[in-house]
Amino acid sequence: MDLLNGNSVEQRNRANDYVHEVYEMVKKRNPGEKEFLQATREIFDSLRPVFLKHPEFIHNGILERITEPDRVITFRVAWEDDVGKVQVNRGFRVQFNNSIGPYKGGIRFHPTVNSSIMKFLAFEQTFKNALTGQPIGAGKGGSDFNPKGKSEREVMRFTQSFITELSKYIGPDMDVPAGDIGVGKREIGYMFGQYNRLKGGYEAGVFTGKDPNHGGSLGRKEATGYGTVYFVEEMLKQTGDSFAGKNVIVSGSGNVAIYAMEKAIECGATVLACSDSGGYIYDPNGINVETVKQIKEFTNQRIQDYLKFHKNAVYYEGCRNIWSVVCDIALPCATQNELVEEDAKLLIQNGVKAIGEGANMPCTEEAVLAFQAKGVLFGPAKAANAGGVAVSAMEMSQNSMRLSWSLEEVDEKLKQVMKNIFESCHEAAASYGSPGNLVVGANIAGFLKVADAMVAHGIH
Ligand code: NDP
Ligand code: 2IT
Repeated sequence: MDLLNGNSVEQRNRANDYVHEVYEMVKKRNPGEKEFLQATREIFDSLRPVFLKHPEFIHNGILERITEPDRVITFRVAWEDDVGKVQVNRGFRVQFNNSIGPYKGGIRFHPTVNSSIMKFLAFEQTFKNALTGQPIGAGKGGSDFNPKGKSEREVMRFTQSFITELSKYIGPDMDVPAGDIGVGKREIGYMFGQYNRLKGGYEAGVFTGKDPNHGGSLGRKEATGYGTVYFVEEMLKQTGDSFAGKNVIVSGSGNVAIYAMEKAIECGATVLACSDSGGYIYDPNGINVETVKQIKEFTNQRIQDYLKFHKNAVYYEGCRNIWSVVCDIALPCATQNELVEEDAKLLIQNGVKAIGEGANMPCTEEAVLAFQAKGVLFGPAKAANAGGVAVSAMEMSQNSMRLSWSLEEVDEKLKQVMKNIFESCHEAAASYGSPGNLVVGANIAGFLKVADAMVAHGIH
C-alpha cells in the first residue's frame, strides 16, 4: 500500500495506464490537432488522482467518451461581397457534451479558426460550464471568416448565410450559441434576426449576448472581464492581498480585455498596458478605458489610435512584448497561446504576483508550469473566465421567465458564481492532493460533475 494516499501500487498503475492509453488513443484519432491535444493533455494530467478514488469512471469509459465530441458539424458558407464576387468560408459547430444541459458556447469569426481550435474551445467549455453550477452543456462554433476590412453589409450577409445552415442544429433547448472573438452583439443581432425569420417565430433563448433592448441580459457584455477580476480578487484574498494599488497589464482590447480593465481600475488598480494583434500601448498615467471603448467598441480602430488622445502614452509594435512591462498582475485576455514560457520567465523576473486567464488557454503548458514553480497565483481560464457563460445562462433563465433582472442583480449573482467557482476549485485541489493548484482543482471539479451525469445517463 502507498501510505501517503492509501492506494496500492497496482491501483495507481491502473489509473496511470488508463490515462496514458486514452491519451494515446485521442492523439491517434486527432492527428495534428495541436490545440485540442494541448487542452486534453492538461486535463488528463490533472485527473489521475480522480481515477484512484473513482474506478467506476474507468469502468464506464468516461475519459474515452468525454474526449469525443457528440458531433462536429462543418458546412460551406457562401456569400456575396460588395463587388458581387462569391466568397466561400467554412462554418463549424462542435457539440461536445450535453450531459448537464443544452450545448452552450460562443461563436468565433477569425481567419485562424479550424477544427483543432473549435474542438479545444468546446472541450474546455465542458468543464467551464460545469464549474458555473448552472445547467449548461458545452459547444463552440465559428468560421474562418475575417471580419477585418469587411463592410457592415458584408458582415451581415456572411452572418445570415452562416446561420441559415446552422439554424438546423440549434435551439433554446438544444444548442445556444453566443459571442467570442469577432462576434459581439452586432453579429448576434444578425444571427437572431435570421434565425427567427427562418423559424417564423421569436425564440429569445436561442442565442445569448443579445442586446438588452431585445432579450439580452444587462451585465452580459461586462461579465467575462468583471468575472476574471472577481476570480483573481478571490485568489489574492487568500494571501491577504487585493487589486488595490497594484499595477496590471491586460493583453487584448476586445470585449474581455475592456471590462477586465474597467473592473481592475474600479478595484483600485492601475492598468499600464493593453494591446491588439498589432502591438501594445503603455500609458504611464494608467490606461483610460473610456478611450479604449471609443476606439474599439464604437469605431473599430487600432489600439495605436489611443495615442491621438493621450500624448504621454507610447505604442510598441508587436503584441507579445506587452509581457515585458513590469506589473503585479497580468491578465491575458486576447487569444490562445499568446503567453509562452519566455514571457512567463520575464514576468516572474519582474515580480508578477498573480495571473488570471481572461482568454481561453492563453498561457502555454510550459508558461503555466513556470508560474506554478515560482508560486505565482494562477487562475486558469476555465475558472477565471467562466463569468461570461455564467451570465449567458442567466440570460437564458430571464428569457424563459420573460423578465429582466437589474444590472445590480446580475452583478451580484456573477460575484457569487465566481466566488463559488474559486471555492470549488480550491477544495477539489486540496482533496485530491494538490493544495493551491487551481489548474488541477478546476479540471477535477468540472470533470466530476460531468462524469457523474454521464454515469447516471448510461453508456452512449
Ligand atoms: P474580441 O474579438 O472582442 O477581442 C479580441 C482581442 O484579442 C482583440 O484585441 C484582438 O486584436 C486580440 N486578438 C485576437 N486574436 C489575436 C491573435 N491571434 N493575436 C493577438 N491578439 C489577438 O474577443 P473577446 O474579447 O470576446 O475574446 C478574447 C478571448 O476571451 C478569447 O480567447 C475568447 O475565447 C475568450 N473568452 C471570451 C468570452 C466572451 O464572453 N466574449 C468568454 C470567455 C472567454 P485585433 O483586434 O487586432 O484582432
Ligand atoms: O468562451 C466562452 O466561454 C465564451 N465565449 C462565452 C460562451 C457563452 O455561451 O456565453
